[in-house]
Amino acid sequence: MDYKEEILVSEKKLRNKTIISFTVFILLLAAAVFAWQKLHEQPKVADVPKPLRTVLNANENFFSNFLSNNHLAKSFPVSQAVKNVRVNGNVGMEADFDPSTWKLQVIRKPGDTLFVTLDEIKALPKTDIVFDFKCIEGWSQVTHWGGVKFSDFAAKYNLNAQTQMKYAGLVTPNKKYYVGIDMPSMMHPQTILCYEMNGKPLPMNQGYPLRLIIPVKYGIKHLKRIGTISFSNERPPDYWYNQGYDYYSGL
Ligand SMILES: Nc1nc2c(c(=O)[nH]1)N[C@H]1C(S)=C(S)[C@@H](COP(=O)(O)O)O[C@H]1N2
Ligand SMILES: [Mo]
Repeated sequence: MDYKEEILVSEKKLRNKTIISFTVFILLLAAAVFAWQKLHEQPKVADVPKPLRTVLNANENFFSNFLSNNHLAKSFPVSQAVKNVRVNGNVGMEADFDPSTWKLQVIRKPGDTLFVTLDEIKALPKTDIVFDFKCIEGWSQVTHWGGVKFSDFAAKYNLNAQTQMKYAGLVTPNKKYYVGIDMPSMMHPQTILCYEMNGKPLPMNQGYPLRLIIPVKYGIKHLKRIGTISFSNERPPDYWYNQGYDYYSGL
């Protein structure tokens, strides 16, 4: 076969191939559009179409089991902590709050609530933590917090049966902001019931009198102004999970 002949054959084939390629392209495009529409017709679970939620849950289980439970978040010297700590999110922090009547409510089981005052919490061994606080909105700050390790608190108040369960649920006094935390993260040595920021009492807008600081998680889980803590083997409701975010939000 000489050179000229080869070119002629190729041009004919080329046109056919172009038509086939284009047809295949259109068919695949139509299939993709169809699949996309079908996906969005699916029932939603926590604001996400069910098939996508299934994959997200599988990913969450994988990472929560294998990665984030035992590692320590990097800590920093106190001198690196910022003085102007950002205030972000005020759901559940409304002015209807009366600090003088506040007690932490630990719901040991339905109908059996333990009440603990701020002074009693302050009497427990204190832990300070300086770490890089990360918000899913894309900012982070090295900040300094003080309080009692939740694991120390649980030991002191004999919450053994409770901490055998899979989750803790924390809710603001007015019930408007709430988080669910897997127990390994709750019992993590850096997780504190926090009543100090930069060595001073927690400011009102930062969660006075008591907030959660949980360095192995994104900011959304650091609930400000704890009203109640409860325990369960099912996932407690979670404010940002209900808006479609990752349930564990681990780092
Ligand atoms: N009660 C309550 N706690 C909350 C929030 C909120 O809106 N309400 N926002 C969360 C989010 S998204 C972040 S990033 C941190 C911010 O904590 P800060 O205001 O002390 O910086 O608080 C978390 N805890
Ligand atoms: Mo956040």
